[in-house]
Amino acid sequence: MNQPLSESARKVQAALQALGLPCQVVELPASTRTAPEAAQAVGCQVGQIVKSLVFRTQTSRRAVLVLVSGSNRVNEDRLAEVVGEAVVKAEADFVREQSGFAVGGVPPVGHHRPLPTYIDQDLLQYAEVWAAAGTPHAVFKLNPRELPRITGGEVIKVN
Ligand code: 5CA
Repeated sequence: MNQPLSESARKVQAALQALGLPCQVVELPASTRTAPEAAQAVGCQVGQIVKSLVFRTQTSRRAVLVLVSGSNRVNEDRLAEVVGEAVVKAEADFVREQSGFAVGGVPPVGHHRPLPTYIDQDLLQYAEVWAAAGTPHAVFKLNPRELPRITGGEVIKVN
């Protein structure tokens, strides 16, 4: 566990540092690719895992990032109302192109271009949550109250 971080995880660690968040990215031997796997790997509730889901607006093809509690599903009609346009779940190559990270490791910060972000209000009930840090084995723990500040995101009801 004291191995140097992979390049993608280092990018996220650097972004957190630049945002003034003293969080330590950890790379685990176990998979953290999905919310249940991540919860198992770190020993928390699935709801405490931050899923960083990329959506694409249907006509203008813009990326929208939604940070979702691991136990919730996004209601796309509700999201469309907030965004002002129909949205679809992004394809894997669009996710990588827009965020700079592959599905399964998309972090809430550190993307190679800024992504408009929405935050699931249910994440705020927890004292701490875990988010992906660039790879399907890398995560970091934070107070969910930091999420609006570090992402510039708006807290919404997603489901
Ligand atoms: N590392 C974990 C949590 S810390 C993680 O990244 N979870 S996640 O939920 O944010 O990312 C997995 C999500 O990627 C899935 O919920 C799904 O929405 C999306 N996904 C999985 N496969 C694909 C695919 N082929 N194309 C686009 N999105 C996908």
